[in-house]
Amino acid sequence: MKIGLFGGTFNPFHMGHLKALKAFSAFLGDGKVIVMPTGTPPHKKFEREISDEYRLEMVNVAVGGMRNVYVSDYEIKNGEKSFTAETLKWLKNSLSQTDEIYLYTGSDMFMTIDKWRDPETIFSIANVVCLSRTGHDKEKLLEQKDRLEREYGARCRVIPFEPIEISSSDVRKMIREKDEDARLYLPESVYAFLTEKDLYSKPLPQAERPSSDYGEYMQLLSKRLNPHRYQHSLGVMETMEKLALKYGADVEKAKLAGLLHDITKNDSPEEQKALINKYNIPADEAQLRYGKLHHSLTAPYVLKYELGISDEEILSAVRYHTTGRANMTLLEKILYVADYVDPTRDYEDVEFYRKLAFSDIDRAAFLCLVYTMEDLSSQKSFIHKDTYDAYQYYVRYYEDNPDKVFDENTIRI
Ligand code: DGI
Ligand code: FE
Ligand code: FE
Repeated sequence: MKIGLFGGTFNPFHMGHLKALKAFSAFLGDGKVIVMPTGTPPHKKFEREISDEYRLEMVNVAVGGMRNVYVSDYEIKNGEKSFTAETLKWLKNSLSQTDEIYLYTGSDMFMTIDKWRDPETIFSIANVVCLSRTGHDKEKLLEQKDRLEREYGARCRVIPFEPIEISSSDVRKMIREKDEDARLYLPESVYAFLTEKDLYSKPLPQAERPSSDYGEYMQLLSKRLNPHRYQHSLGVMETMEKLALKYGADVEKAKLAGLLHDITKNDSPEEQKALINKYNIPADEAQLRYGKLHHSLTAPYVLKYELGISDEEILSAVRYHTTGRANMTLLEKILYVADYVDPTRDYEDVEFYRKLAFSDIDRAAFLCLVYTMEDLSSQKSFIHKDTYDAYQYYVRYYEDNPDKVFDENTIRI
């Protein structure tokens, strides 16, 4: 028997999901589909708005009457972040030997599937079914299919499909704003359920968001990092929280970026190289040559593909925390500086930089860049282009805005 796995966050379950599910089910013919809502990783709890229990109930309501469609609470019960490879192993063990497993993916997922945790396992257990947009990306999908089959012996099917373009967050927004159109994007049963339970209707002011649970990440870090580096990470998180409040950055993102920025710092050179290969991480010659630059290249990929953190602001802050870059975003800047002034740092003058961090973040970033470049020059080490560009950016910035410099005490060069 063919068994299809149709996973997703389903927050909420909308017409786009329903259409894809019907197409997937039709593809499987007499086979069965298991609809599996994903669990909620700790950093997502604050933005998910509804409980896992309600989400599960909503999915049940949505697909309840469909022939050959079942709902599984496996990943939700599992609690933490579930990896597809692990879920597939579980599924395989709970089915009979002769069942064939098919994994549903959308185009975006299909293009990155070999970057997920343990792709070999995924491909050895499941046939991968990609519902493709009938249009421009067809060729890329077929190339990817060929590549996966060649490199992993994967079995892939690319099926033409016309998706309904809806984003879950747009639907949530419509419900929150009592926009009647939400009705058009939701199955009737789901709309009735959400209305009855009054879900997604509450306003979402920043301050009322409950804070994330960082415990799971701390536990993971305490295993991956040495004790000193772990304390430094906690210190950077604490400093990030304060700097975010001071400069109006997103506090949750800031804390998460701070906590996790050095996640690969204690990986061995071989492990760093393996990550660079595994994720095809773009790296120039200098970045490959200088080991100290590796961890900020690899960390964002570990966050994205191993911890499921997809927020681009967090990822780019982590990516540029070591060198900085020209024209940094606020989050990039505060992480660059927090890394220099967290409570575990104790170089000469640290107090000066600490104070400056809270009075003028640009000046602090600039002086940290100067400090790094001087330090590297004194060791006759190589200064990376990103570091130099960041420095040049500020040189120009202060040339163009002479009025920006002027608390006498902050001038030290
Ligand atoms: O990871 P941390 O120790 O917390 O701090 P970090 O990520 O800023 O790494 C600091 C190290 O990176 C320090 O030893 C200097 C090195 N570094 C920073 N910018 C450059 C650099 N090394 C080279 N070769 N070139 C750079 O531009
Ligand atoms: Fe670092
Ligand atoms: Fe650091």
